[in-house]
Amino acid sequence: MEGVTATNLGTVTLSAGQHAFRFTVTGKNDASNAYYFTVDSFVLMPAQTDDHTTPVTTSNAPEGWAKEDVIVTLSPTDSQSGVAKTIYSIDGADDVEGTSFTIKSGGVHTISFNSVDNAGNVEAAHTQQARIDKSAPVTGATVAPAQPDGSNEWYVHDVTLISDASDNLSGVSNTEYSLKLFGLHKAESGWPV
Ligand SMILES: [Ca+2]
Repeated sequence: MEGVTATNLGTVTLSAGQHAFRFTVTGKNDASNAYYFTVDSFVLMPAQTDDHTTPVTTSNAPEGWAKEDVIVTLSPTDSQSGVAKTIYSIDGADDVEGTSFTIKSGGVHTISFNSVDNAGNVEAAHTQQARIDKSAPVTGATVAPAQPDGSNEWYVHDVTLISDASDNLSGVSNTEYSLKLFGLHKAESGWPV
């Protein structure tokens, strides 16, 4: 500035944080009675480093079939600027911001999710499936031959028990059965009837 005499204060090394510092400029010109400019303090910020790393988001959704509601928690982390938001979508529906949700309906659901950090880096979307089957399988059984092959409603040859268990979602894992005998049975030559 014209007419200002600068004084070199030299080099001062400061740590990050708030420091007190004062310099004052005073004087006047023809159009004003007086003017002054004062700085009382300033904050020294650490140098910013660029964040080029995308966040990482994980999910606790179970890998296999669940027989009840699935409560999903998403856990985002970011190494530098921090997580700004996490977004998820269920079965292609509109994106929702948040980190926890519940899936209740039976079937195979597709979850997609990702996060954005405070520097604007967008994580590539993850896709995961949540499988829910709340209905029990249905089990029936038939015998072969269907009708007794002897007289008076007695079987005289081996009888085969045929199970026809079915399940409309997760499928049948295994079928158990027990056999009870009441009174005489015709197959005297061996077990089972
Ligand atoms: Ca980052």
